[in-house]
Amino acid sequence: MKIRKANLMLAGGMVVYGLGVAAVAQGPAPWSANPKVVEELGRKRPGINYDESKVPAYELPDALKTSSGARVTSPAMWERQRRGELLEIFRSQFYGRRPETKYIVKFQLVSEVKDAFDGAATGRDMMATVSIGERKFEFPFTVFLPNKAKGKAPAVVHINNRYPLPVKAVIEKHDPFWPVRTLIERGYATASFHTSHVDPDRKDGYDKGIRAFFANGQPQAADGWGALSSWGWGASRLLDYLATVPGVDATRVAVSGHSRGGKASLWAASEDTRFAIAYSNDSGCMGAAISRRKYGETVEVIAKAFPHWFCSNINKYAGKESDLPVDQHELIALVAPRAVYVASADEDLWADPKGEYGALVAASPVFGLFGKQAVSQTDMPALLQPRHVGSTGYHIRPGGHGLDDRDWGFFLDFAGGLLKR
Ligand code: GTR
Repeated sequence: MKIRKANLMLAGGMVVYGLGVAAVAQGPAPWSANPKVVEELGRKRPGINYDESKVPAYELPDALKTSSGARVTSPAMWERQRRGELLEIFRSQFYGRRPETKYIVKFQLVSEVKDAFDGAATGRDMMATVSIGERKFEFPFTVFLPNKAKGKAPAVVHINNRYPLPVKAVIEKHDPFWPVRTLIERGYATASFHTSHVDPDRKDGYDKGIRAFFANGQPQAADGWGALSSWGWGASRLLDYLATVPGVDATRVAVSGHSRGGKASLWAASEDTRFAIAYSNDSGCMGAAISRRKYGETVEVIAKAFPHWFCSNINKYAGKESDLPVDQHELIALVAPRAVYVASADEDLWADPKGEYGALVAASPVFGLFGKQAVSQTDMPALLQPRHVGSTGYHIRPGGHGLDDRDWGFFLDFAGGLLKR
């Protein structure tokens, strides 16, 4: 049914569509981009599409169909066949393959504060040392453990792509990018590392990172792992550490990240099935957003601006979204039957909130295959109306690109239902 522009917004957020037939929606109207923001962003970035009416017609690949066209009808078939096929495509074409070289990782306590946050937590500055034979690579990370947990605590590993946050900085100032006190108060242990300490977030940073260390100085192969994958790998090493801490339950650990960190967190949980939840905040293109929509950042733009994030095979798809062998709903599906949380921001159209929500919904049949409930309603929720359904959750909040206390609040409400016992 076509809906006329002259809808009436009634008190209480009910919308009555005028067409003679009165259809009454429950609750506030679904989110859609603010036309003023669309106009402004369109002016600032000519050549980038922010106009919903210009989103091309597309058909998403069916996550539950194998490459030979067979229907995936059971969790076993997904695990044995389809999941591996998808993983192989995402590895070889976009995020790159991690090396198979054997390595050892050791963790060293650098310094400790036992009474952080009025005695609520112990903070640890740590160093991870990765060894391949005699060669070594080190990266620092930060851990906070609750002092008064009843039983083992669940945990959040946060991929930090902003500025380093050692124990002292965390204690001195609340930072919504990694709100440690809130996490502790809500019963979580938490650990975080800075992305550039694992692999520099720069086009020309390869030589100084973990990828070059593994390659022993050799250049990256066309399907070799990109920086996003190396950061996901870093998150897995923090999980290795948490698994050694008696007060932490390593089977109840979420991995979180914002923007490029959110792309990395989805990939981290795809590669490492020990993560119980992946939280992607404003991750956008090559994160949670459907690439075929070509809304906001596109494959071509991202591959050119951030070549170090991916393997070079991604360039084959620049401007050719309809040729993509997968789309990002299948990245979300790789985390099934574990949980995925996606968050967007009202003014962050570069990350395409509609595409992020759409990918989450399009992944829901894979959760369904496992008998799990998941967000499947096609209408988006309104601002600040989180939608949490079984193994997946979503919210969109007012404001622009960023990770704030409201994002964490909604995410922790969702995570609590799954990780708290
Ligand atoms: C942007 C990039 C996005 C997003 C963002 C961020 O410049 O185009 O894909 O990752 O950076 O990480 O904040």
